[in-house]
Amino acid sequence: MEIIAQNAEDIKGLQKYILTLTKDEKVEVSRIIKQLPRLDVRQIDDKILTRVQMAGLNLPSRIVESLLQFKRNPNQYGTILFRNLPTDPALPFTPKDGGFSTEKDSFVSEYCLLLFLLFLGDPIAYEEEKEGLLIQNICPVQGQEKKQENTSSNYLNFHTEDGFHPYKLDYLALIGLRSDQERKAQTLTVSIRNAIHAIPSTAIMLLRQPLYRLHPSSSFKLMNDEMDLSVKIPVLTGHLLEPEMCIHYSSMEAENAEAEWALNTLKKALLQTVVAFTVLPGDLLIIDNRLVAHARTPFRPTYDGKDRWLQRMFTMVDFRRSGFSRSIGRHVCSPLNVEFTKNIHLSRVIRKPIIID
Ligand SMILES: O=C(O)CCC(=O)C(=O)O
Ligand SMILES: [Fe+2]
Repeated sequence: MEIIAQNAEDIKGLQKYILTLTKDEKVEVSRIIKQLPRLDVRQIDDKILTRVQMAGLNLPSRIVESLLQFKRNPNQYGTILFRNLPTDPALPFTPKDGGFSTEKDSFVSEYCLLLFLLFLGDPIAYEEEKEGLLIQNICPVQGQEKKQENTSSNYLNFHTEDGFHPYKLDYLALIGLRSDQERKAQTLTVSIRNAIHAIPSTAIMLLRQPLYRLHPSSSFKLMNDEMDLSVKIPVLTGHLLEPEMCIHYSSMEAENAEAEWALNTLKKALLQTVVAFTVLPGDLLIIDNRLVAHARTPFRPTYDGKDRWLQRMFTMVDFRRSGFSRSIGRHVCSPLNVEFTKNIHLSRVIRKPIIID
């Protein structure tokens, strides 16, 4: 598929939302990070989160203001990019399996993610994905080139992140640690706010109905693959003129021909508005997952320890809503099949009956 994208740097209206830290701002962020303790990514608890959030109050005011504004009133692109953040003094090899890196011995990228993202809600993760880690490594994995997952290196299609999940995240952040060697990989975004005016009302009416079946991503290592964990949802919800969107270009099916026409109409309109970001080391791209779907262009992996390496973190604004799914003080949601079974008496769409002895 040929995708025509405009580079973020070339879009005039977006420049306000690309903030390159000045030398002084960068020094200030480094200074804040130096005062924070060593971090065990597998043990991020509320105590450390509060400490980081307190430290974040001292971030340069231009950064704080832009994050607060982004949360209150996201721009039409639904993204904000910070450049020239401090980077880790030495990086180990890019993890080969996309899992936790036992070798990373400094925590600048992790603290940048936490310091900035804690202005946008509470961290959230899912037990079946990336070991339930709150900060995840995104790298190409040998053998997974063609998968529709972030471990791939072929084209990764547009998707709302974890849109099938009852507690889907509100914000997704990607920080660059190492570029792919040819610097070809680009993160693509499309925002409903840039496309809604191009959709006829007939299509909008259909897209607002639960006529769309969405399947869990294969990045979720499901505990029970016998159970149908797909959901039937509307693509558009909320405000009539500024709706929220949940879409997936490869694992969403429309219920009937009319609904499919509406979905295709929306997909085409969104593809006219593609923005391309090259997330370089020291770049932090934040995406409002309620407005924006994202994708990634193909790139050539080398599997020599110097591959592209991003870290990712999710936040949720109304964190308590997911409380039933988490143990107290933890940020990781229960497995999806458990989540669905709990709701058996409610009106969730479950296609296959679940037999409980
Ligand atoms: O690699 C990227 O730029 C984005 C991959 C992706 O979709 C994700 O990590 O959620
Ligand atoms: Fe994604």
